Amino acid sequence: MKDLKIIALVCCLMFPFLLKAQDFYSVEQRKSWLGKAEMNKPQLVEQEKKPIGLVKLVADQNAFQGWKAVPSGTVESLYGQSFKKQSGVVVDFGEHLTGYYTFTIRASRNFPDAPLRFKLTFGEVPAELATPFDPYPGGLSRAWLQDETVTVIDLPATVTIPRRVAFRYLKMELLGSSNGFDFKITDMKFKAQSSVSNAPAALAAATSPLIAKIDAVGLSTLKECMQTVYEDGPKRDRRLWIGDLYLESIANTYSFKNHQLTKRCLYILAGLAQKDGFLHASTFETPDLHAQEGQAFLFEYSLLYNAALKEYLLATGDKETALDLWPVAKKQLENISRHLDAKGLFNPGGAGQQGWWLFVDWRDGLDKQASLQGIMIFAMKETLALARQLGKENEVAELPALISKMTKAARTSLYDKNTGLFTSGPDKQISLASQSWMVLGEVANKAEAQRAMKAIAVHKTAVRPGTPYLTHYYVAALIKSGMAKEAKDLMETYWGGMVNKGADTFWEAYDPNNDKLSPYNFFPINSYCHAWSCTPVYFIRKYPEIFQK
Ligand code: RAM
Repeated sequence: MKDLKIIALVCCLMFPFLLKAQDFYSVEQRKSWLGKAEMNKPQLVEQEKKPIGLVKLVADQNAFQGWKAVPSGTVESLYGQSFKKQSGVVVDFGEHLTGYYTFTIRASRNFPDAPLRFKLTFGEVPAELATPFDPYPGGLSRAWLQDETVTVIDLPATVTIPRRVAFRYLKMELLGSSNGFDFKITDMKFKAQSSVSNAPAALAAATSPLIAKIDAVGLSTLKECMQTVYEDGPKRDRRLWIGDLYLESIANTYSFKNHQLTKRCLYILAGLAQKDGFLHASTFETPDLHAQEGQAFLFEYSLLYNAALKEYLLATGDKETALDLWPVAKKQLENISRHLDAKGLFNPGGAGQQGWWLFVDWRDGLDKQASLQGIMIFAMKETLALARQLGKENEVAELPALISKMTKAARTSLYDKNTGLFTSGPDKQISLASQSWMVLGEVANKAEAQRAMKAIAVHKTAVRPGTPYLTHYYVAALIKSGMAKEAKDLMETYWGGMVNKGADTFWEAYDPNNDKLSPYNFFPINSYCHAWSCTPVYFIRKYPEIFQK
């Protein structure tokens, strides 16, 4: 009995230490980081918006996803008549907005003798409102789709939909009413919100109209995603992802310059890191800050955190924050050698066995070995640059040797001297992803990079990007290869393609040859205002000599 008591006492005394030993970062450390995240939480700027008119959805083979919105009347005409005859009307707010919708309903004949029921569907693009949602075939929650049912008991009533929505078009349908009375709808308004309050610098006068339009759509996309964190998409998934944060923050550096938001996001991710010190790929803010536990470890996103931190330091000179977060960046590197063979080549199978998620792009069948090899080298170089700025080079002294070993391995095993292209995986797959990341990791020298980028552009069977996310790295690789004209052409055809198809904000997934491409098996569930697609803003403003003349 006495022995048991002693064991229990020792356990109690040891418990806090055991807990501490399990967590790579101390409780105080996490608290301090999350405290700084909260201190840097931006005030949302609210604006009241009104609809600009009514539209009709018209099937048109040449329109994006087969549907276009054609002006069909004024908002006053909607307000002026009984709503009973107008069920299914589509209201156009004229721009992509994120926030809260309010409308008023008044009786126009007799007193109400029964409730009214409406279905409101908010859509970012026209086809979203013209495509039946059910039976729902999608891979993500059906509830992301923005159709809301509202029952109104007493009139007059002013109703605000509690759910935050992201949209341009709103379809209003009447699901239930009584013959005993009539009613009209009036005063539709929207409380739009974003943490952006300032306008970025104007582009050079010589900028072409198409590039200026791409820039404007990119700015809208970024503004809509900049809420109290950098969200990936205000419609879906409405959370902070590292990969999206990296691209949004560099676009922000060259436009809105709201560095405080970047700082907040870097701190949130650090404060919510896994116990083993590696980063969760995504986090939520409500009901309180927490990570998306249980999601597979997204290896390359953990590495891209380092690039985001380096860019933050470059943009702000805020060494205090960068030093505070340096241990996080240093820790992320530890995964790099886990699945390398003796030569220094990445074995994706090994990572898969451990349950890691290798992303690179939403494109079925993409082999990710070469891309990951490139991303790892890129991330090590970014971290080394960060270390130099912080006087911490001695803490990552092993990096230069590892970089050369992995570069050599990639050159020996992944480079085909005959074709000038990089291959990936056992089947030697050729993809744009592999070329881009081999160039960005500087595995290819400039001449080889140009050769690879030229060859891939005309390659018939190469696996091509399915998202603006990967296309961003493709543009970056072209610029790095000294192929400015090709970079500009690509921006004009890819993002310009979305603009020409009517984009108000840039889409999460886009394949010029397949408008209905969806990573989730149902295109209406795609996000049509997606953070990672905003990066023309970054390119156009960082390289005025390429894009602004
Ligand atoms: C998508 C998200 C996000 C991205 C991840 C990997 O589902 O919308 O943008 O970072 O995938």
